[in-house]
Amino acid sequence: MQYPSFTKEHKSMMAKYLTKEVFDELKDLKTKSGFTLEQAIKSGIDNPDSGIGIYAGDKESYDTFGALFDPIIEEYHGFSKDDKHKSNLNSDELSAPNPDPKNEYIVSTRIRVGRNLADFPLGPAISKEQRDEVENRVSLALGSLEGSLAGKYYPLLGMSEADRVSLIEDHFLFKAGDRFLESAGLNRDWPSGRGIYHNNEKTFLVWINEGDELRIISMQKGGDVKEVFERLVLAISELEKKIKFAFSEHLGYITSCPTNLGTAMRASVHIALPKLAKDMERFKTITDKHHLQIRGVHGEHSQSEGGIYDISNKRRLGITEVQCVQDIYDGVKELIKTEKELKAKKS
Ligand code: ADP
Ligand code: DAR
Repeated sequence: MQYPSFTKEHKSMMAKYLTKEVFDELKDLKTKSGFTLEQAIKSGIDNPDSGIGIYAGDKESYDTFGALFDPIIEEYHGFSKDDKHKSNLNSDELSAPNPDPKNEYIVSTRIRVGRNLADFPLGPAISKEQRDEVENRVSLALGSLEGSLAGKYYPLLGMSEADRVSLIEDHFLFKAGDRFLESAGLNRDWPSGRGIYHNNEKTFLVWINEGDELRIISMQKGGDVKEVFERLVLAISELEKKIKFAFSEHLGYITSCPTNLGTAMRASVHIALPKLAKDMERFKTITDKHHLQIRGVHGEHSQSEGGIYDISNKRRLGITEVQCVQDIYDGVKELIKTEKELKAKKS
């Protein structure tokens, strides 16, 4: 492999930290799964507009290619290579009375975590046979869930296009992998091994083999963040009785994209903020203050529609799950307060 010929368009953290020295140190290394530097950085090379530009093929990638992953993790999460991640899923420690009890602003709330199986490579390096085995093991574990979590698994293979489109439009199912995931090798053998589990109310869902081997999701209409978090905590604890997840003292839960390490949690609200939407500078000042990210209504790389935004925590590593949810809660409270002030000024 030759040192990549980066253009001025390549602005990802990978392009920033892959100096010739780091490249020469890493270019001939392989993990036990046979995963190479070339595979890790392919997405960021093929897609100059990547923000991060690198994926891990297995837990070992974060050590083997640490000279490149460590500075990226430090810049994105503010987390140094000697730090230790802490987990806290105790919802009693979350102070979050519904910030929008009349449902004037928050359309819906969703909290998800990524997980990968401890004894398998991650999506970019997994084989078809291994991915199908992940689907078998996870769908079996899901099939034994009871009570409010009971539901059904729907493999993508054989799902009608109408059902697939409808589930995506309802924000329940993942879109077919984008060009970033394609270059990372995450779309290989699509749609084999992929699918969605959901309970009857569609308030608890699990994606199998999208960006990570599991995305465990709790979601519902309205802004009752605490109720959504409590359902997710129950689901994680039930699944952890049946499946061993990839975890490290240093990086927390291991994920294919370094932005999802640690809690691997994204807590988001879909929220209507028409007044703030006209003052994006003020909007971003509030989201930056609370370490929040703004996405469109169809998730990453999508646009806002009808003044509705997907607002979520940016930090995932080096803070606990309770702190992730507190970040989004405190930020949403200030966004709603400001929206009300702007509305009062205009009337
Ligand atoms: P991820 O959350 O797994 O990082 P995306 O940002 O692509 O992935 O979002 C996945 C899907 O979840 C998208 O269809 C998006 O519209 C939906 N979604 C995210 N947050 C919410 C929310 N608060 N309410 C409803 N749907 C949501
Ligand atoms: N699009 C890739 C991934 C960034 C983080 N988002 C994830 N993991 N879905 C990029 O490098 O911008």
